[in-house]
Amino acid sequence: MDFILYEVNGAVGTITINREKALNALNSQVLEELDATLDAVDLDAVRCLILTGAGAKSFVAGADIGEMSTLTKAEGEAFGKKGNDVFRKLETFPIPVIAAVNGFALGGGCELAMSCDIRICAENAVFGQPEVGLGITPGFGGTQRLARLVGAGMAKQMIYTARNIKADEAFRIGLVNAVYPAEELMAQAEKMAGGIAKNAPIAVRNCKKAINEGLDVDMDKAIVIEEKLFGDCFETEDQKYGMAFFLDKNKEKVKEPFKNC
Ligand code: DAK
Repeated sequence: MDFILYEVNGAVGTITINREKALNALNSQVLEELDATLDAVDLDAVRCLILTGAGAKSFVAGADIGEMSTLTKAEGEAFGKKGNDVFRKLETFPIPVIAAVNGFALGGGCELAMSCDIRICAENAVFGQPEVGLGITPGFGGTQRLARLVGAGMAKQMIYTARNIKADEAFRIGLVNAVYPAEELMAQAEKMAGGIAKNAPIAVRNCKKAINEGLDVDMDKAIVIEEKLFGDCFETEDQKYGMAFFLDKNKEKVKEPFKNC
């Protein structure tokens, strides 16, 4: 891999987009390597992922404008599909993904962060969808995910004006869950990921599925999705252990890690 680093620490995997000279802009190779990295994640061992960018300046400064500038219509569609497929893979990845946004998250970078389950950012983070200033629409799901996250009115304002927003505003509109000093960002991401990884993994996965799939349908159908995924938990060892541990009145007992089965 030239442009992706992948490290595993306990049950937490960290993917770093490592194309710092181009502010981690997404060219075809980055997208292909990200896709291959996700395919290689050991889901028996890893329970939460963190996605970040290399260096102190940028998460991802967008799709690679140089590469896009010469695309034909057919190549543009192929590039868009490559990106959309990998972003969707991330969004529907079985385990949670936290975006640790360490600087610019523009265009495809903002869209990449929005494909993750949770976004936290550094104080120097900048978010935006500058595409209309380049003569294009957002192409990696920005029109759809931004509107779902911050509401149609705010999404339309950001996309039509192409104005970038800073971390405090991203927090105020609900685009990120928390803002930290840059030097604390990764530790905070690891702490959150570690907390998620301690919980019953199948239950966490089912929660992700229930939230994602439920948001795509009406409430009557959504509740049925939740019921099914709730019911499935009762076939797991982790549910039996988790409830038995609570009911055991022996306060000396130490809770063991969930087994993911
Ligand atoms: N692509 C390629 N290279 C980039 C880049 C990008 N998006 N962003 C930065 N770089 C490169 C710069 O060209 C520069 O390279 P060298 O000149 O050193 O070789 C290096 O990174 C450092 O950048 P700057 O010198 O510009 O650094 P500054 O601190 O001055 O400025 C900046 C930082 C982030 C404000 C600036 O670089 C910037 O404005 N970058 C572009 C941001 C942007 O517009 N991003 C959105 C791209 S559009 C679709 C699929 C996908 C998309 C759309 C449609 N379909 C198939 C429908 C996605 C579109 C986008 O993401």
